[in-house]
Amino acid sequence: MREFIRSAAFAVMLSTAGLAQAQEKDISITLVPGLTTDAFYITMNRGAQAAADALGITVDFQGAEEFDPVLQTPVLDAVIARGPDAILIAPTDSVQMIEPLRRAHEAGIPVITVDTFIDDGKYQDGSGDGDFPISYIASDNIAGGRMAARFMAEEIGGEGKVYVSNVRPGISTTDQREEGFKLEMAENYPDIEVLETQYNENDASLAASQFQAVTARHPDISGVFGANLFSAIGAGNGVAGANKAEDVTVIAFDAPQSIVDNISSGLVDAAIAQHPAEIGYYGVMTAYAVLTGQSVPTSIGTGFTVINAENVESEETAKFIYAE
Ligand code: T6T
Repeated sequence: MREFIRSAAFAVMLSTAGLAQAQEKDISITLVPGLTTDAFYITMNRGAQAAADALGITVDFQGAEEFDPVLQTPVLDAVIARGPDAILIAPTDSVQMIEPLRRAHEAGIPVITVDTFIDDGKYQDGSGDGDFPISYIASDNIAGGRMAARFMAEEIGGEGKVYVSNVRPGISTTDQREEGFKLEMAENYPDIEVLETQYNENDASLAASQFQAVTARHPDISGVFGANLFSAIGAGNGVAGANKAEDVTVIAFDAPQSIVDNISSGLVDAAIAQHPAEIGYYGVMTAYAVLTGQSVPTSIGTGFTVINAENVESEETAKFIYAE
C-alpha cells in the first residue's frame, strides 16, 4: 500500500478512485527537527499536529537532542528504516545532510525540508547534488537578517560597533540571517562596523561568555544580533552579566518566553519571531498534497512578527510566543 502511495505522489494524474484509496489509507509522516528540546521546533510540531488532526493522519516527531548532523543522521536512518510515507526534516547542515537524505529519496520516501535546506535550497531544478527534496517551507532568512540590521541601526542611531552571535557555519538559516544582516549594514549603514562573528555551537552559556570577551576588546560595543534562540538568550545574558543593558542593544532572532520576558524588562530591544507553527502546518499540508497526487510549490515562505516594547504586552503578540 505504501508503494501505491509513493507512486501516486509522483503521478501526474491520479484517478478519482485512486485518490479515494489514497485518502483512506492511514498516512504516516515523520517530522525530524533540528533538535527536540528547542521551543522553535516544539512549536513547529504543534502546527504539524494541528494539520495532522485536520487531515486525520499521523505525524510523529523524532529527533536528536542537539543540533548536530552527526547526531541527526542515525535518527534519520532509523526513520528511513521504519518507512514513513513522507519525511519532513530540518537538516542540520546544508552539505553534510545531502547524502543521508538521498537515502530517504532512494528508498522512495518523499523528502520535504522545513526551516533549513540542503544544497542551495532550490529544489527540483536539476541543478546541484541536493535538488531532490520536493519542497522547502521556511522563513525568508535573508530578509529576516536584513530586518534585524534595520532595527539594530535604528536603536543605535546609525553608528557604532556590533557583532553577530551565531551558531556555526553550514546551517542555511543562520548563515542567511548573518548574510542578510551584513548586506543591509553594508548597503545602508556605512557608519556601523560589523565585527567578527562569534560562533557558539548553539550553547547560550558560550554566547554569554563571548560577549564578555568581545566587550573586553571593544568596550564601546553598541549592539549584538543573536541569530537564533540560543545565541540571543546568550547575548542577553552576557549583556546583563556585564551590566551593559543600558548601553548595548540586543536584537534577537526567535521568540521563546524568556526572550519575550527580556523585552519586557528592557534587556532585549526587539525579537524577530518566526512563525514555526505555520512552517509545521504547511509542511504537513504539503506532504499530504504530494501523497495524494497534487502538485506543490517547490518553496513556501512563512512570516515574521517583530516583538518590541510597543507590542510585547498585546494579545495579538501572545500567539507568536513559542511554546515551551
Ligand atoms: O532559529 C531556529 C531555527 O530557525 C534555526 O534553523 C536553528 O535555530 C532555531 O531552532 C532556534 O534555536
